Amino acid sequence: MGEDDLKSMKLKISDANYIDIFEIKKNLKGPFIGKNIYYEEKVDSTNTLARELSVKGVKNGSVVISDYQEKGRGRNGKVWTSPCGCNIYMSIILKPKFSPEVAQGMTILAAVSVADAIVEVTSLKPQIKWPNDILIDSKKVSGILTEMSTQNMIIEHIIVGIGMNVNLEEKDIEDGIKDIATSLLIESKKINGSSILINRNKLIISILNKFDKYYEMFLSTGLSSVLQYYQKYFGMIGKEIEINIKDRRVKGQVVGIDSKGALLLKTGENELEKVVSGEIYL
Ligand code: BT5
Repeated sequence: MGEDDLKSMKLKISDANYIDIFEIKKNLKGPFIGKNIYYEEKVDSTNTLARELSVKGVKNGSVVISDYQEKGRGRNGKVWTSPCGCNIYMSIILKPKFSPEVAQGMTILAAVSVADAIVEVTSLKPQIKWPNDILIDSKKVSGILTEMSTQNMIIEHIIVGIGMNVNLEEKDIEDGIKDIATSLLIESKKINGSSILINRNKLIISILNKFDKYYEMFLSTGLSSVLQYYQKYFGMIGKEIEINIKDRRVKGQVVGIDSKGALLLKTGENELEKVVSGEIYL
């Protein structure tokens, strides 16, 4: 990004919808998340910066936020397109004492927190596509990338990265994802004609407060209690799907999510497959 781009980015950010870390911190209510917030105008990836900060010793619950990612990423080396000044790119650093086996649950916590925040701040109706997509009207508005580092089966850190298209305009969506991606602004325009920018600070505050609530619930009673909230947005029960699991493609009917966050798929009369990670084709 050149100097001119940076200037125009600053102009864009300095209008109605800049990210205000002071405002965000002031409104965080929970015991765990956001006591420390690191903001950078531009990063490679908030998950990468979060990992570096974690290795340097930052505290459990610290959060990294940026306005622009040069190398935003999704799962398995995929790209997360991250235009500047209009969306949310954020990573939560966790240093928990629980077993790595249940860490997958953090994606579930993040997904339900994002969906709750959308409901709280807009009039839109989000749906969760297991494991890490939040959709509105079948298009992707947010994605979650959970990365973990362990040593001898002990968690060093979990980084929960959240990307959300907030005030991205239709014309600014990259060609490659035009058919599958949307933003809160685009969807709000569709339902009520409103072009008023959506407040990113409110969304960040809401996501972090919700995540804190669900994290506390998870630590005290496990994932099952959080799954009750998740179900509201999970429109996939009973659906016939195809899913890529590593190099095989499996067909089946979605039966539910188990207590560790795995997808349960009925693949035959008496056959149930537990899917820990995979890419769903509806
Ligand atoms: C994800 O991966 O959906 C996880 C995205 C996580 C992004 C956040 S931003 C903050 C943190 N820092 C990072 O570097 N990453 C995290 P996956 O399920 O693999 O989906 C990737 C696919 O989503 C791509 O292959 C595209 O098809 C699509 N995609 C890419 N950018 C998009 C966008 N901005 N909006 C909607 N869809 C997008």
